[in-house]
Amino acid sequence: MKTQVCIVGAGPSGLLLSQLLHNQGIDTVILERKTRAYVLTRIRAGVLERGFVDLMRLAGVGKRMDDEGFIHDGTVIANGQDHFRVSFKDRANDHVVVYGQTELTRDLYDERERTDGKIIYEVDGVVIHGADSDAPYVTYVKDNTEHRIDCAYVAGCDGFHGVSRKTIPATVRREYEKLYPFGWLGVLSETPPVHDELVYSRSDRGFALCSMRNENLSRYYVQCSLSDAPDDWTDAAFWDELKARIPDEFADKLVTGPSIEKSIAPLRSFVTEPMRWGRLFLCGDAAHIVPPTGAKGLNTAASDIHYLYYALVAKFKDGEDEGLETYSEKALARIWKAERFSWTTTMLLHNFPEQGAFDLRMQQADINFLKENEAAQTVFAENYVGLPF
Ligand code: RFL
Ligand code: PHB
Repeated sequence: MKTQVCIVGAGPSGLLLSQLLHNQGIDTVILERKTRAYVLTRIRAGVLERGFVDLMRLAGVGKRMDDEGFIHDGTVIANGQDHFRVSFKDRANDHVVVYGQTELTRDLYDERERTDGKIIYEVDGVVIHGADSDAPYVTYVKDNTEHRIDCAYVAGCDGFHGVSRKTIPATVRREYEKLYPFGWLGVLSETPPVHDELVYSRSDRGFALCSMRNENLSRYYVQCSLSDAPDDWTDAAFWDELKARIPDEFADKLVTGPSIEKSIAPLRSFVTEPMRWGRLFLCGDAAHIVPPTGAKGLNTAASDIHYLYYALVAKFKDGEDEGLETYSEKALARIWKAERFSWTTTMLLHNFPEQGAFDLRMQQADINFLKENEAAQTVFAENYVGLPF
């Protein structure tokens, strides 16, 4: 088989790139290890920056997001019983859109299907060959048969555990990683959200986040030990812990109910450099991971797709190489800023086992500064709504 761009991974990054290129008449094939149904069971991000929203619209898949997504003009930050609001509208003249990753992935799958996109599911043993040559190709196994796709470029959109990143030789690849000594236990429940905006809460018992998907679907998280398993937490234990970590004003009106999904995600910061090797381009989680505190995971994928999409269009339509040549540099410049924001918000709001009395005072001073200082709120708001591409 032949295509112009072979995309490894049918998560949001791969699907979005494929749809955008299709709309420009550029042919792609996506290889996905799992089934569509499996990808759609993964409950992940919920907050979209303008850059992501704009790309969804450009791809022609923004309708349901525009109809059903919720515009958030600010967020609440709580510290013990105290809490304050940071207005994105006043401080950054912008907003974010609350629309689940599951929903936008479904929209992308539907549109790819409607427009005859080629997605090959349940592939094994993907290998990227000759990425540093003029004639790359990708092999994979499906139904016990090996297949080959010849292409001009490969987009590695296969997430943190994929094969694309590891295709770049260790002598070329530099990796930067920070592991945090805790995870987030997340619960999805068919209950009305406790508040109409997100509540990020620091407490002596650890961090908690109140988020949502819609009027009757809430997403809550509590910081937990890395040794915990989701089944260690009964629903009752989860709700008790959440209530103990948010101000009484919110805890008193929290509506609880059975969890319909419960999972634990470890927190990690990770960046690989470079994001391009010859004709292979890494996008999204394949190249970088952030702790979820700043809601940046999915949004950093969007900036990669933005740079790669325009670079590929310039190459295929006008023969211009500049966008492809500078892809890694441009993508990484923005990634490191999102890494910084995710890292600082994680440090600001979590309990760290090694934290001494001085560190605790610094954390308190940092939160109070954010509460009282307009410039600090502007910095927070500009980063939260997303820095320009
Ligand atoms: P994805 O979504 O991981 O998709 C990669 C796809 O590649 C497939 N794949 C392969 N296919 C073929 N061959 C192989 N060898 C393959 N290896 C993997 C996988 O099956 C999958 O379908 O990466 P993508 O598209 O870059 O999207 C990135 C986002 O999914 C990610 O940044 C966010 O979801 C991160 N994230 C969160 N971000 C937020 O902004 N807010 C959150 O609350 C949030 N929660 C989360 C998260 C990530 C999590 N992970 C990765 C475990 C919670 C979790 C649990
Ligand atoms: C979510 O709704 O899943 C969510 C929202 C904001 C975050 C992290 C996760 O910072």
